[in-house]
Amino acid sequence: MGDNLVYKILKSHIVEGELKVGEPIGIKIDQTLTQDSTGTMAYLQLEAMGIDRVKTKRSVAFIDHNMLQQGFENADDHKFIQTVASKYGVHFSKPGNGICHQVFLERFARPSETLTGSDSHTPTAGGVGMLAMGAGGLDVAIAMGGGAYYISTPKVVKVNLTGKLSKMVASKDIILEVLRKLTVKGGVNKVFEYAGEGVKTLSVPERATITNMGAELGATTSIFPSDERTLEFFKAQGREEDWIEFKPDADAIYDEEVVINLDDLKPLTAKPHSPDNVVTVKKAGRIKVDQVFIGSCTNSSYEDLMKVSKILKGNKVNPNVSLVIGPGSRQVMEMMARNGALADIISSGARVLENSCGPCIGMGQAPGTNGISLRTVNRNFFGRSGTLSGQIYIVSPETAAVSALSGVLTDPTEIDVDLTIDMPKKFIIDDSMILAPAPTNAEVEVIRGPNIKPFPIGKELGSEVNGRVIIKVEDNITTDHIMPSNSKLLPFRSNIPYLAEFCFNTIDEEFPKRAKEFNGGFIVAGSNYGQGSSREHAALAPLYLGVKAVIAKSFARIHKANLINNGIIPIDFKNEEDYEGIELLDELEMEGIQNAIETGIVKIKNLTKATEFKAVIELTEKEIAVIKVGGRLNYVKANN
Ligand code: MIC
Ligand code: SF4
Repeated sequence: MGDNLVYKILKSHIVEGELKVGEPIGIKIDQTLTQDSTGTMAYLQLEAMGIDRVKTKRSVAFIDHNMLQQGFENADDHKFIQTVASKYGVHFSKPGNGICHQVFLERFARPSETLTGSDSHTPTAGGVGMLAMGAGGLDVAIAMGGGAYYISTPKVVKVNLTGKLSKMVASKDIILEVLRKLTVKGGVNKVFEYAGEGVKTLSVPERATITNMGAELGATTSIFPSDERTLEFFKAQGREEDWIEFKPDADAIYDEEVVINLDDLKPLTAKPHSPDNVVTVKKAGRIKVDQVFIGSCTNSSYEDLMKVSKILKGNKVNPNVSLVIGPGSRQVMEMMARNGALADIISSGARVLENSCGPCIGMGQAPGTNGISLRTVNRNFFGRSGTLSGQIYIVSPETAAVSALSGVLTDPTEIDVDLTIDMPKKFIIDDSMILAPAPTNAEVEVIRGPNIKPFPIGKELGSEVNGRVIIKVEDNITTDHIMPSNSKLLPFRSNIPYLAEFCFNTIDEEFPKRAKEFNGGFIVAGSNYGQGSSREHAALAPLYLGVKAVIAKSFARIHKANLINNGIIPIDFKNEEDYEGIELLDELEMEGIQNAIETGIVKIKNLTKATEFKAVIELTEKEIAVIKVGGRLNYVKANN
């Protein structure tokens, strides 16, 4: 039996373990990426590990998130990242050069290689056939130091694309359809491999929209083959030598299969507040719109924005709508400035932002009270826009642009515009905003501003774990709930004591106070706890507040790894009814925890209710050792 793309890459990169679904494996990482909001912490951790220079083929540090410089904090952190990157041998993409995933795809991604990035949308690079995975900053730091990246051997799901998209239906609608079918927890420990005759109808940017938003399935990653369309993209990027053909064997086997018939797809939207809350744009109805944002790492490519410019050309944005456009990279912006498309966008009345994440992570452009905002982003989680009452609908660039003109959510198939784009044979190539590192680390002084505070490190596990339940939350809690991010908080990503004051802020303002009063304790949660972003701050802030364990119905992959890395024990309810039996402030006791983490079964006494139940601790041998010493940094130091 032949191999699929995923197994081809895993077989050539495995350094530990056995390729059997569910078994832990360690894989060698070829390239890494960081961005600034997770990067400061990742490089502090890299420094703490005491290595000299990175050992990857290439590592790149991007600045794209913390771009609103309201005070010294972001500028200082950027200087820290620039200098630390130079010292350790990491390339540095300057602020203004673009969103990490867009620039990485344009300039660095390579078929059949591996990538980890301290951002959950790292799978974007799967659009050219790379096995690209989002991870916590510490895991990326370890990969930079030459260490393996550990995952559970994934199931590989073949997504068979048949037919061809109709006019005005976008690749965004394909991934929204996958999310509608499989939900935000449908992809945990799975890799989605796209195949079938529909693949060749999609360009690399269209494929990258799909792999980007595969993150919302909770998937380990998503991948496309590297074919003639990929070669076109590499040629245009002047990187033909980085291209190889990369296809699955003709008799490749898969664990599961999903079929999506592109002919049948209609424009879709994900309604507030979840990317899987998907209906057709028609069904959602002609809702009055206040704001439209076209951008983010999901839909800010040259191709996307050229289509948008064609829709806007000669028209004016509806008087009641604020249309905001954020190009994905300087390459995109410059090409559109030179060919006149940017002028069409400006003349329509759109507000043009710099090349960065921007409104996607609440860095400006928060909607007004109860504001309805259509966005081409990948997540519409509660509170993420910066306005708690904001109603975010995820849509394609086509739907967004057409609706910005009409002022109401509009199915773009109602409009007849020719969206054929003459893709340039050569893009403008100018890597002058990507700075190469210093040749050796001796000549670089790392500059550290006062915003950088020491980060918490876990303690050795004792013989028992006791405490109160300091919060009880429901299913699908995101890291945006646990550690919110917006223009007020993002500047403090290297200041955990400050950030911890806002932990769970959008759903329970009393949480930090309660955690301090009871000296930490337990978080009790429903299923898919910690979905969304890779930010390890969603583990670091609870650690700082004394959280010892999270008991949940199930965990999202990256967040579970972040908890373990920080010495917080992830515990799964064995019987979901036991979740019902626990209340806020109940006192729990776990005796014999040292033994329990080895056997995988823990007996939890609820002293308040005088009840008792068993729960599961699913850890690999390495993770057990990590928890015992109070986290991965302690483990790495002890084992170096
Ligand atoms: C996001 O989209 O949520 C972010 C902001 O890019 C995060 C990273 C972070 O929290 O810094 C992600 O996706 O991992
Ligand atoms: Fe940036 Fe948004 Fe993409 Fe996250 S999802 S990397 S915030 S553009």
